[in-house]
Order: sequence, then C-alpha cells, then structure tokens
Amino acid sequence: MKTLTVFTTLLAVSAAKKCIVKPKANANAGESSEPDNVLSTDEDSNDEPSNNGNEPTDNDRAELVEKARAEGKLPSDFKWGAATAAYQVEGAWKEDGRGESVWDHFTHLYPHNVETGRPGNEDSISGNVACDSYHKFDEDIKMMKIMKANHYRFSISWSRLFPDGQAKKEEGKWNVNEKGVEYYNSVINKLIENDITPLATLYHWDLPYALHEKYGGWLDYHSQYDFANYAEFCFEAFGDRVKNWITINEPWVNCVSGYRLGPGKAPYRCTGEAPRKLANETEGLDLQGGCSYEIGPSQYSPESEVLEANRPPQRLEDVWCSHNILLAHAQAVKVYREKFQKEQKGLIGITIDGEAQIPWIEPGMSEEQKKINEEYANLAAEFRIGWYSDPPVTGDYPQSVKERMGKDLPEFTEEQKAMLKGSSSDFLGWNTYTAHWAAPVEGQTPPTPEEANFENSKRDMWDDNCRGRGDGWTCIPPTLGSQAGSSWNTKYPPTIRVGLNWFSKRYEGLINNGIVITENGCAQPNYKVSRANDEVTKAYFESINQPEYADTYDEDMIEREDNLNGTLIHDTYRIDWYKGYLENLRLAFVEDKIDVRGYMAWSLVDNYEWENGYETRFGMTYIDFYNDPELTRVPKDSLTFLGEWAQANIQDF
Ligand code: PNW
Repeated sequence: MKTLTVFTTLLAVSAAKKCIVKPKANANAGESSEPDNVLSTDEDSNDEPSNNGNEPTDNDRAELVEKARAEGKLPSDFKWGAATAAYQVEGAWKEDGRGESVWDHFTHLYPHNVETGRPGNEDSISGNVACDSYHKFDEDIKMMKIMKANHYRFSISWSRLFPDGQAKKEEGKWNVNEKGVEYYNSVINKLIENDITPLATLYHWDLPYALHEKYGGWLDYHSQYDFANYAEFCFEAFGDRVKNWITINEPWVNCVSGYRLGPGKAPYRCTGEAPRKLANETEGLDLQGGCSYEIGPSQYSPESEVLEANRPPQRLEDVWCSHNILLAHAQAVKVYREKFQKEQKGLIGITIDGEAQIPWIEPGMSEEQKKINEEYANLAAEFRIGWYSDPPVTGDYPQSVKERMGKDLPEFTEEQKAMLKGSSSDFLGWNTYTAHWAAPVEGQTPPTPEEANFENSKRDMWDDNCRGRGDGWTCIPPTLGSQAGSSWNTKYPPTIRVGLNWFSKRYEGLINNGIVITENGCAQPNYKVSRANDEVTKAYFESINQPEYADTYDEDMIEREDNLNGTLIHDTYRIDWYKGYLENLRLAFVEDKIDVRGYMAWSLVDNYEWENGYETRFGMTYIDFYNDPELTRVPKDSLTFLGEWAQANIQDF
C-alpha cells in the first residue's frame, strides 16, 4: 500500500483554519428513551432546561473535539456507517402495493439504456429484484455489524408509500400504503435494536411515475408541494425514531443526468448532448440507448402555459428540474421545522454531490498562472457544487452562476430565498467520489451580460477530469487519479480534503452540525476502463511530483467476475481507496479543524448501479446477482478493514 503524503500544494487546504461550526447550545434529549439516537438542533438552543444529563453540552462537545484532535482521531460522536438507496437494493418492485417509479417504468421500456445484463432477463437490467433487501434486511444488518457501523443511510421509496405520489391527509388519515409503512417501520426498528442510528433519505431518484406522467415530475413547479406532503407523512410516521433526515440525494445527478445528458438516468430525457453509444464496447447487451419523449402535460412555472404531452425534450429542462427540486427540499424542511423539529429534535439537510475542483498544475508554471487556475477552480466549484449547495445555505444561487447564466437561470422570489436560506443549516451532506481539474480555456473570454446564457456560461473554463477532451464514455487522459470501475470514478484521495475546506470557508458560521460525508466509495476496477489511462496518468503525476497518485495496478488487483475467491472478495483496490480518503478526512478534521461529523461508505452491498446494471460493483459485500437465487451476502475484505479503521481512528469506539 502506498504511503499517503499530506496534501499541501493544492487549492485551499491551508486556507481554512477555522471550523465552520461554532456549535450552538446542545439541547436536551427531552423525553426520548434513546439518547444516543437523538441529536440536538440549533432551534433548541433557547429551550430550558437545557440539559438532562444525557446529552453533551456545548462545552462538553468542544472538549470532546479538542481531545480527539489532540490524539489525532475523530470524535466519539462521529457518525460512521454505510449507505444504500431504495431502488438499488430493495427489489420487490410490485409487491405489497408499491407503485411504479420512473426507474421501473423506464428500465422496462428502454432496456437498452442499461449497459450490462443478461439478454432477455429483465431482472438483470432493472431494480426489480436487486439485493432483495425488502426481504433480506436482516442479512444487511449483519454486514453493517462487520464494519462496526453506528449509522446506516437508506432511502425511502416514495411510491412504496404513495403509489400515485400524492400524499393526502383527510380527516386525520393518510392515503398511505400501509404495507410500505410496515416495511420502513421494521427497517428503522431493527436498526435501533442493533444500536445503529437510522439516517433516512426521502428521495434518491425514484420519483413516482404517476407524477412524471401527470405533470412531468421535477419539470413542474408543483412537484415541490407533492414532495413536501410525502415528507410530512414520513416525519409524522417515522420521526419519533428517525432523527437524521436527508431530503434530496444529489440534485445535480438527478436533474442533469435524468433530463439532459442523454439516456443515462431515468427519465432518460436528452436535451443536450448526443446519446452515448457504447455498442461493441460491452459484453452482453448492445447499448443502443434512446431518449424519452414521454411526459405528461406540464407547466414550467406557475405562470407558464401548459405544454403539450409527449413533447420532445426542451432546452434547460435540467435547469428547471434543479430549481424545482431545490424548492422541494426547502418546502420539506419548512414542514419539518414548523411541525416536527421542536418535538422530535432531529436534524435535516440536503445531500449534494460534486467534485472538488483542483487547479491544474504543470511543471514550471508561473505563480501568476497558478493563481488564475485557483480562481477558475473556485469558479468551476461554484458551478458544479455551489449551484446546489448555496441556495439551501445562503438562500440563492452563486453570483457567478447568475451572471453567466443570465435569463436562462430561473430566479427565486424573496419569499423563496427566505425559505431556502438555512434550510440545510443543521448539516450539509456531501457525496464525494472524484476530483476535476480546472483552468481557463485559452483564448476564451467570459460571456458579457448580453451573451450570458446557459451555453456560454462556462465557455472560458474547463472543469473536467478529461481536460475538456472527453468523448462520451471514454475519458481521454490525463485523468485525475487512477481509474476505478466507472468512467467518472477516479481515485484521488486529497479531493475530500480540498472539498471539505472549500465548504468550510464558504459557509463559515452557517452550518450548525458540520458536514456529513453521505457517500464515498469506488467501483472495482476492471479491464474495460482501468487500463487506458495508466501510462499517461503515471507520467503526468510524476511530472508534478505526486507519483503516489499515479497508481497503476497489477493484474491481480483487477477484479473480475470469474475471480470470486480472489480479487472480488480480497478487494485491495477498494481498501486502498478507503485508506486514502479516510486519511484525508482525518487530516481535514485534525489539522484543518474542519467540522466533519460523519462518513457513510458507498455502498454496504453490491447493488443495482443504475444505467451500469449489476456488473459495476461499489459494494463492500459481494452478491452473485446472476447465479445465486439466495442472493447470499459475502463480505469483502474492505468491510472488515473499515471496522478496524473506525476502531483505530474514532475516539472511544
Ligand atoms: C451516486 N458522477 O451517484 C449515487 O448517489 C448513488 O446512487 C450511486 O450508486 C453512487 O453515486 C455510485 O455511482 C453518482 O458522475 C453518479 O460524478 C454519478 C456521479 C457521482 C455520483
């Protein structure tokens, strides 16, 4: 294994010396009988009496943090666990009254959009069965135990609770699918019985299909109200036990991949680039892809006219999806704060994704050029991350995004800004996987106010790990870090530290309970994607004196389906990944004094990796999806490694 060097040369690492959080008074656990499972909120800070002896006070926490830092460890209240999402693991897609989600609908309608699978076997290209966690959740808990998880992040399937997506309470009674409620009650109760704190995501991409058909789903302004009603039900039904809520998972991926980038993610609208073509590059299915025209009559805004059904994808659908989904997040938080939080004493926030942006460096580069690249890295981060993380923290889009997008960016009203502001101030969830380089594009100038629009907004900057030379699926080198098993999934551990510093500096004093890493992990490298860039990557990292990031791998490190007892279970590449990222997280906490409060590894089990199907394995647990009807859980070495890491690096663990 490589020795990790402290990452000192790149963006912002040394800049932020302060915590973002000066935690406000920590409140009492009230009447709860599970103090470990209860977290305080900012709102509680004026409550009296402030402490019943079960919960740490402000000073207690400061002490705990200081003590941990002195020992070079994470604090004892660190949230440690793994993550999954409903559609990727549950299966049981039409059992017990569950309604269709967009993923059910579109995988069945466009099987060719999924890259791997067994021809003719519908279950191999969809989440119909997946890990069957609907019936095998006890087995999943056993895996959590191996990694010594004290938290588990799962998501709730909206259409399992409300098959048509529309939650209504009439005369005190919800129109809910009781079987769905039973299932989530059992998940939550089993976790708590096992001393694992539930961290529930309300939306992980599986929009009820009925809402897509009715009004175009997230394209419609009214989606926010349907989401808030569904959220309200969840708070009411589960909030006595769930004290950690994530509203939306990765609005960027949901909207950009689902509504612009082609047939990658349901609902497979491609408003921008040409559909990807993978034919001949994969075994199994031919990937022909396809783009969906399906949609119901839809409104883009409260004022706009009703658009015709089944219209071709329109320009800016991803931008409008993003706008509406951010509002949906804020509406749900409003409901929680107004009706539940005081009594339930939980925390709520959003999970955003996005690569930290690393200023491009080259041997012999001038200080001036480095500075320019740093500026562009920040600009790129404002577009990639701030677009989604600013509104729920500061109440509006970043200034740079507004200026460069011009009229193409919808505006929030004053009322909406007030509702958004602080809606992720309890904590901010960040999914982090990889990093992108950033620098200006030579010869390009920023758009003038007259030229400001979606197409021009980024014309003078690149923020791509393919250095702007990507060609659909294949990333042309140099990539940033070694290539794991998805095209975008490259290993560059300092990215987590760079990103944590970026958030910390940007939102200083605005987030009360820190940042939680809600996903981080890698797919097993395979021949298809891991080899192409090795030599170029190696040469590049050597040229900038970072040879440790130029890892190319030996034959025996490459995981193959036919090597079940070898690399698939002895997943050294994945262990190396976790080692690197966790070390950088530890350094961000101990040395940079960043308030990072949790880490959820993606993923507990191999699962349905969306358009990649079942052959892209992110899990720390192996499942033989094609041959084993029992879907037996087989722990990989990384699962044990994580448990050992936690024991060594979290205080009093
Ligand atoms: C996340 N990217 O998605 C999701 O939250 C998970 O459901 C998913 O399984 C996991 O990461 C692994 O893919 C991402 O292109 C998808 O940078 C794409 C990107 C990042 C995250």
